[in-house]
Amino acid sequence: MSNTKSIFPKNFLWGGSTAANQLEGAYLEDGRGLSVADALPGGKDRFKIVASPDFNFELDESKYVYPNHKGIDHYHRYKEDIALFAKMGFKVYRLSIAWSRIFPNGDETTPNEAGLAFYDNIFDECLKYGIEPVVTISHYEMPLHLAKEYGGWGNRKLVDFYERYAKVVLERYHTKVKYWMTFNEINSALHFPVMSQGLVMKTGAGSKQTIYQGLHHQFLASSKAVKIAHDLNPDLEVGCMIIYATTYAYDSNPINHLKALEYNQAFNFYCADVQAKGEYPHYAKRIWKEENVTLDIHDGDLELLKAYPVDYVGFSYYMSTVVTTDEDVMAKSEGNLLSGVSNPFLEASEWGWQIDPLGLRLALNELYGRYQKPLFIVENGLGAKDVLDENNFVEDDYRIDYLRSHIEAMGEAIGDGVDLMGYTPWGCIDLVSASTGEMSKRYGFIYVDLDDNIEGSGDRYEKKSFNWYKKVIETNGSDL
Ligand code: BGP
Repeated sequence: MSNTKSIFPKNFLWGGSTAANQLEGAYLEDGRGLSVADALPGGKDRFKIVASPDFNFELDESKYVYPNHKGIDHYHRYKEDIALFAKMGFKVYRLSIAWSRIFPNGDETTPNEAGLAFYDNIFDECLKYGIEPVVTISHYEMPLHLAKEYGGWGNRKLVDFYERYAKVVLERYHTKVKYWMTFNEINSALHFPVMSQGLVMKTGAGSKQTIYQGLHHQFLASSKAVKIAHDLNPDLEVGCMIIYATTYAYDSNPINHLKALEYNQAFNFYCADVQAKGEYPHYAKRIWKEENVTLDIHDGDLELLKAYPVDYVGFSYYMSTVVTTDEDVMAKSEGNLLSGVSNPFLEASEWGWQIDPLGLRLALNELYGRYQKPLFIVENGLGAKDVLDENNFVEDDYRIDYLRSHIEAMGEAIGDGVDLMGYTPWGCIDLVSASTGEMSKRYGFIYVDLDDNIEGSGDRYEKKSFNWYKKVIETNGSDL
């Protein structure tokens, strides 16, 4: 144990983070229905394929591999996985419930008991080790039927289906789970409407009109979940969850600062402003006008949003980005998931995600100043192509360096006065990548022996980062 006094609060929530569709597998077992994620082909062109006008969620197994079907078989190996999380000393474990395990089609009235029982087992297993579950109600996996038959979140009926689902899981698990999140990376709809909202271009649904209308429906659904949770127990804490990418202006030209401000408003803040403050921000009208969007807002909607904002602000942070009004410079941008210009001051991951720990300190200050609500970093990490050596070990010093620098930035932000509740790095065990569907883009402290076709032994091995993170938790972040 290090003797240095930790700057992290005593009850800081250290842990790790996963999502059902990316690790459970067993995609048709015990009554589960197909989800949107099950229809996404594996491979680096995943997002290109789903964004094409021909994509309509029909599976074509003669042409593509669907890695989410098998995941890392956590459905059958969860005891082994949770035991490893416990060995690292996790205080919390962020996971999501697969909506289609509970309501296979999404529009039924009776839930699937086998699906509910599975999460009872998961939560009991966590609690056995003193690990508190943190649950995302929906993480990129609405039942496929809701996307195909109803057109995804563009359809207001989804609010009722989600409400029914949220009520079932909150009522069932509220004595076991205190921390909840309503939607994973809700603002991702602006970049990936297929995965995020079940919208396809074919039906015209990928339009800005449908995306913003879909977000309105998700905001209503989120408020309804907050209401259900607080009615059950006012001590339950329900958060929003956004992707946050610190955004810099390309240079000191004021026009580029305006561009950065507008980018921040449209991408980083639009959703959390509504979910955390309970009302549409002043700039929303400008965005709707520019995007030619007319929202269908019913009587009572705005009152509902106002009455039930979230309790904390959860977010993922992987990278920062740079914007400019110069179209030619923007067009030359490489790789960065959220588009934007390469930053000459930063290094990037193999996938072009620009590594920026100081950007995290900026993010924490920005978000806390804006919302004055506790913050929770529920995803962060480095995707890399790990190599398992002859001793079944991975020397992932690059991952340790990434995480260390981000934890240091968190410490600095706490020193700045930010109220940070916890930290759950993404993919604490290797799992299927969301953007590429590949296994070989790994984030874990635990290596899983599977390739991009989800072939291999599936055996689990502790990487070098495993013991490093164990020590970080043991010393409450003072020994990095
Ligand atoms: C976030 C998602 C996760 C996750 C992570 C890493 O956007 O919430 O589901 O996968 O990013 O992304 P990727 O797997 O594409 O590297």
